[in-house]
Amino acid sequence: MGLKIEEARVIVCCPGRNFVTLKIITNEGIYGLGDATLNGRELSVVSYLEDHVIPCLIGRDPHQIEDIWQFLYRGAYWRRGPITMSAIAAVDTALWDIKAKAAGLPLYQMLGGKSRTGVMVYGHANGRDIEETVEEVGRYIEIGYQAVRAQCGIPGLPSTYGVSNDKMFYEPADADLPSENIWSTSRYLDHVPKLFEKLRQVHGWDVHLLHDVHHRLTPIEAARLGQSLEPMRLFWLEDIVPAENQEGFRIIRNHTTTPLAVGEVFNTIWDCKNLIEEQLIDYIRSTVVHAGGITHLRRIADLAGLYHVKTGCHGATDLSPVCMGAALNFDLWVPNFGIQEYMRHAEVTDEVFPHHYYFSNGFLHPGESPVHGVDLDEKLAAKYPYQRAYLPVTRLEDGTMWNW
Ligand code: EZ4
Ligand code: CO
Repeated sequence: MGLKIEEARVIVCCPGRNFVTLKIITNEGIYGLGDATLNGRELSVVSYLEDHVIPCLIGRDPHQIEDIWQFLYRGAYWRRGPITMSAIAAVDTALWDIKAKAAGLPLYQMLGGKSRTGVMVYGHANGRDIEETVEEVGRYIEIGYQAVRAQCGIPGLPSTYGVSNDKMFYEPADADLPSENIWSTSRYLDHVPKLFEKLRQVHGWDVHLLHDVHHRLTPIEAARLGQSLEPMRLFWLEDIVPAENQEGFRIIRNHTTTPLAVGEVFNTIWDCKNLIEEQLIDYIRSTVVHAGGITHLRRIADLAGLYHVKTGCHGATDLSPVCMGAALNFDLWVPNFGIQEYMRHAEVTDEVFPHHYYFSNGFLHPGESPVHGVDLDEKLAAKYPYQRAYLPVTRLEDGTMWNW
């Protein structure tokens, strides 16, 4: 009678931070896991899965990944959006996990095999001032990172994106209600070039340096930042403007050769189609959990490949180890791989999600494991119930709401 989906359930837990995980179980006992975590909006995806997706899955053949994807995407009538696409991603990842387990092969083998020996990752260094950030970047280089993202406190601003007391596990969703950051573009634009000049002076030119602007600038301001950073040869400048109005990228592109990365908040190929086809970006940041799973991310990567755009999957701590495992398998296969973000999870997260992948000398490796190689200890997870947590919001110095 063949493999059938017998049961599916959503597990919500908070080992250090909130995670939503979908577990799909088959009649033959093989199960698959998919990450469905949407930072700060977790329970909406839980409801979408439990109330509207799981009832449609029971009894289906889990091998029909493409048909189930199309059913959930086209069949909903209401297409796209982060909630829908995170839910679809969780189903898709869990089904790829089942397919790989049934075949007894690592997931990357199902996609077409390895294209490289390991996956270059970048870590997050941050400090309250330039001195501390330079030190932290040094710490990452010592651990073996070949690529480091550097974020720094801005003089005159009490707090800003990317800077925290916790150096290895930066988690922005830090409060029961949104905390507030204050933003000043002029203070920021004056300060960031000084940080990267110092980083090059101290750490030299062998390390790849990255920076995340986190949607704060306008296109012409972004162009200025890109220009002023050109001598420091960044690997990329990320989310330099909010990406709803994509024509703005043409302005940036006309002014600077600093490579641009965007797309961690994108959820389908339609969000990045023009940016890619018009060659306005260099790296696409979409990842498994927020862009419809492996099935859809593969389509984005293939389109990107035609236009010299490489992948640079989002990999902050809100992407669960299940997503990291799936992304790592994807990265091993994808021909136009660029880099993978890898922010370490807290120890307690790793205990709840035992996994085979490991970091060595700046690269992630899948380890000796079938499938995506990440499991969930449900008993342990139950000890860490959901805790409401919001991402911060940003206001300008005069109180005006801005982009976080
Ligand atoms: O703010 O993952 O590149 N990484 C980032 C992250 C995001 C969080 C949002 O949930 O921009 O820190
Ligand atoms: Co980012």
